[in-house]
Amino acid sequence: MVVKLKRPILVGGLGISFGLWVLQSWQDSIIQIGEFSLLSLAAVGGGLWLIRQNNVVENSQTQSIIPVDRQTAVDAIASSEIVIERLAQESQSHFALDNLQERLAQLQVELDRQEIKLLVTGGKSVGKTTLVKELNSVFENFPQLTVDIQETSPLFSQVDEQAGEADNDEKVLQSGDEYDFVLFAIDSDLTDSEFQALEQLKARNQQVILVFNKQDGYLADERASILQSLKQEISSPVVGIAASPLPIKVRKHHQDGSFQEWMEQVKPNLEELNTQLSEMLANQRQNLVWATTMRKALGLKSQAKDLLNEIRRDRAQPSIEQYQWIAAAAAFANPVPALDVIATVAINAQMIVELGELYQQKFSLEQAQNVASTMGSLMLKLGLVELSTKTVSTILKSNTVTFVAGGAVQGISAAYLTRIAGLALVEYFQEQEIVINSGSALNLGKLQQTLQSVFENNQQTKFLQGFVQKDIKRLLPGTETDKLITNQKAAI
Ligand SMILES: Nc1nc2c(ncn2[C@@H]2O[C@H](COP(=O)(O)OP(=O)(O)OP(=O)(O)O)[C@@H](O)[C@H]2O)c(=O)[nH]1
Ligand SMILES: [Mg+2]
Repeated sequence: MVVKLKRPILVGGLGISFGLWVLQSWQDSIIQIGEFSLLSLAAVGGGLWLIRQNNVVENSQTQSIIPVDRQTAVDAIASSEIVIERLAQESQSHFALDNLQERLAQLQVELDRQEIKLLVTGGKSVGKTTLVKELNSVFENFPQLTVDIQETSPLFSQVDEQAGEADNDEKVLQSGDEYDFVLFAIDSDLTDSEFQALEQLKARNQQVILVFNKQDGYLADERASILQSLKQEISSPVVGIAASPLPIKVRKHHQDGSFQEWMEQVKPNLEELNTQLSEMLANQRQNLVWATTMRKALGLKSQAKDLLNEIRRDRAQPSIEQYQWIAAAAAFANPVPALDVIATVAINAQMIVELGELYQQKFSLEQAQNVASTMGSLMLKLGLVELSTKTVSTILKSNTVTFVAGGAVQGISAAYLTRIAGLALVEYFQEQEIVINSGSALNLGKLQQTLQSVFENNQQTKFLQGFVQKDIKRLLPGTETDKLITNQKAAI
């Protein structure tokens, strides 16, 4: 791999490492950095829902869901539009664009949807189908109201052999995003899984009514005490119903002492549910539709963002690899232990500008250098430098074929640390909200967390062994390393 060293910050940083050309190269850096022009976008309000949603997750035990107004839904649509537009700009012929844009257009229509969409969910055999049937006949009496009622596959029972139970439940609960509210049916006291599922729905800002079905199977006081404890545990409305009570035995005594027995059908009892439904539809109908629109917009946005991140990640990969080699070459050529870190830092500054550009994060030269040295000291602080140097030495010692003296340890460590820094940055950028003219104030705590988890997740020994076995030759004299160093000096 031939690496061209024409990057101004890089050269500046390596200058420190080589100790000679410092002042002279800074000037170049400052002038040339102006050539990095970053695209800028138009600003859009929004993001408020995110903060709100996080609050909901945090306080879900105590708070009920937040009613969504029209503006919040409109903002959510706008924020997903930004991401889709970015995707269109960065990958004009992306396969998913048509679909995303079509769904975006539908969201505008969705804002004024008149039909109400209701989802019935719950565990196996709790009475979902029965409830849907009963509700459909209730709504038949209100021809001015169109209500679409659907039932999910049962929760907490693995239907798909391939997918695990949790996976299936996750999908079922996610499907609720498209509905205005959810009737969560149970037929006995709440289990822990049911409680968790309710919490998840609430975290998605989903309006839920907890429906305690099969009331006919309980004695009156038993029923009352379950209902009371449910109301204490759950912040959503709780109602007791009997969607299809069992027939009861009726005995009629005659004067002569004989009696007659027969089974009598009992009418379904949906009274409490009907009251709750009509109250909700009278007061919150529009808010419910807006909340659904918002959930759909956010779903669309996160799908578009995943696709965008995928593209950016693919583009970032070769960059990171390139800097990995540059770092290796620099440290190899100049194997003073403390300096490999400085060289790595220098390289990171350039990598930060390049990756930042890919992720639409504006970084000035100064900011990039700050970030780079912060990452360098974080790496030291977290012990990553020491740890990887040790691992490299051990691997090198046990590898008879490729053991080389000099800067091998520094070279390989620098490559590895550069890689970790690059991957951590990508991960960090991926999580950033996609907005216009994003400020580049880094959240250092978050960056440190990301660095640590990326370090932990990238099995260092495996990577380093591969590096030693396959790639180290590139660092040996007479190979590309020489070219690298020559180029470097020429650039300086
Ligand atoms: N005793 C009693 N039984 C009921 C009540 N509601 C439904 N059932 C019975 O419960 C059983 C399951 O009802 P379904 O409506 O099929 O339940 P489901 O939740 O749709 O079942 P799956 O879709 O298979 O998970 C049936 O035998 C119903 O008759 C009720 O209020 N009381
Ligand atoms: Mg069913």
